[in-house]
Amino acid sequence: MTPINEVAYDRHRLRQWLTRTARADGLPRRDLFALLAAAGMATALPTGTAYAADGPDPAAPAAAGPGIVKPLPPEWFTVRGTNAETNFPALRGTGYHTPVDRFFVRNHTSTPRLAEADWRLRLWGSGLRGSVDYARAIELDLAALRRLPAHTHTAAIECAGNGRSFYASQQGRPVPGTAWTLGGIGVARWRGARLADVLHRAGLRREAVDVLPRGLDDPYVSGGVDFGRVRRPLPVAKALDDVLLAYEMNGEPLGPDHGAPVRLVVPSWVGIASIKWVGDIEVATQPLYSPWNTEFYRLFGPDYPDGGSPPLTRQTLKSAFELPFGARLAPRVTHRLPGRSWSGAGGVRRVEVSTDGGANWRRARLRDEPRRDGWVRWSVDWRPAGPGSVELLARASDTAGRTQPDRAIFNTQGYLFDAVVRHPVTVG
Ligand SMILES: Nc1nc2c(c(=O)[nH]1)N[C@H]1C(S)=C(S)[C@@H](COP(=O)(O)O)O[C@H]1N2
Ligand SMILES: [Mo]
Repeated sequence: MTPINEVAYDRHRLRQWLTRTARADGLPRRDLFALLAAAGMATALPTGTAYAADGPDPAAPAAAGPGIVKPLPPEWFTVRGTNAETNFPALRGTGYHTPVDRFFVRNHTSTPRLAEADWRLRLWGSGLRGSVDYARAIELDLAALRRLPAHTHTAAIECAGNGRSFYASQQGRPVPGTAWTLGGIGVARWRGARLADVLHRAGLRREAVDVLPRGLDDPYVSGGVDFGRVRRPLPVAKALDDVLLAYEMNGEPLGPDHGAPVRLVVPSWVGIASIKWVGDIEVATQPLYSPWNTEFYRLFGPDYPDGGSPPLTRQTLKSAFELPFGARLAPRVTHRLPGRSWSGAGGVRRVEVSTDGGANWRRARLRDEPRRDGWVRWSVDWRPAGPGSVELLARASDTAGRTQPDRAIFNTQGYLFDAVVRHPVTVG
């Protein structure tokens, strides 16, 4: 597969926009200026358009509840605005795949109820032979999608903001957006058609560079701005690599909250790439933009270029104990402490645990082989001595050679937290 060099790709897009060969519909002008600044191309253009750092996540709960269909028992979920975070202790003993009833939900608005019989996927755009505009889109219904060869892939979906709350609680830098702890992730067995097969059958042209899948949920409105329907461009190279149009999750038809009847699954990339309730896909010979690859899901802050990093692609590295924060453990008893670690860059090959606030470390016992796109389960046995408060730490290393750092580099929207999390427990 073509290697994807995101930085070069992004600069290439911007150059195309400057020469008016790229489109950026529905995008606030200030975002484009920010992008130009990022690529060092802003000199000829008016500046002074300060970037607004608000995250896309509404901080306040929706008045009518989170807009999620499945039950959210408080022992399994923590509701955060329109989203539901999986409580890690709820995964104890559940096996490798996250049960659907405990899988986190991240909705920009609310879960739509779509009738399977009415659902169509519309493919259109300059990147397809013979279906240049939306009105002449190629249509596929669910039966047609099911007739294509079915592929099964176990992959995590993890929100780019997972771990965001630790920027405030551990590093003293609060950031706006959903205050996830570590449960904005789930791993499932997805089954569906390959996006590559669908694109080829739709007449993909060699000149196509971007695809733009769009959800059928309500347009996302935040701070008085209507950003339109949730949509985020994906380079054709990734679209043809390992992306699924999934209609099953863990052997069951996809549920309403997770994108029924069909969603994208974009393995190893930030969750926003995996568009739920997909209704249409534009395929273009020009680079495409939406607020989800310009204003949101880029890194802004003092350690990043003025206009931010390139759009986020791969997820980062994290570890979590399957224990409540502030759990109480009896002294002088051996406890088996279970947890999970994962990385978007490859499999996790080593996990070290400290039961004394980071002074001493030992290897955890891994229950799974390093596995790309998934996680590994692990455990350590611990016999705490006296009563008192202790911080447990877990630190993962992946097959790409990365190890979780002590501190995550700050960004204004709190994405990609990767530092070792300090997990308080009480012995006594
Ligand atoms: N159409 C649509 N797709 C979407 C979203 C959304 O709000 N609308 N949220 C995205 C985000 S930010 C994440 S993290 C994942 C969450 O998937 P899940 O709710 O199945 O866990 O879906 C992504 N796909
Ligand atoms: Mo997300």
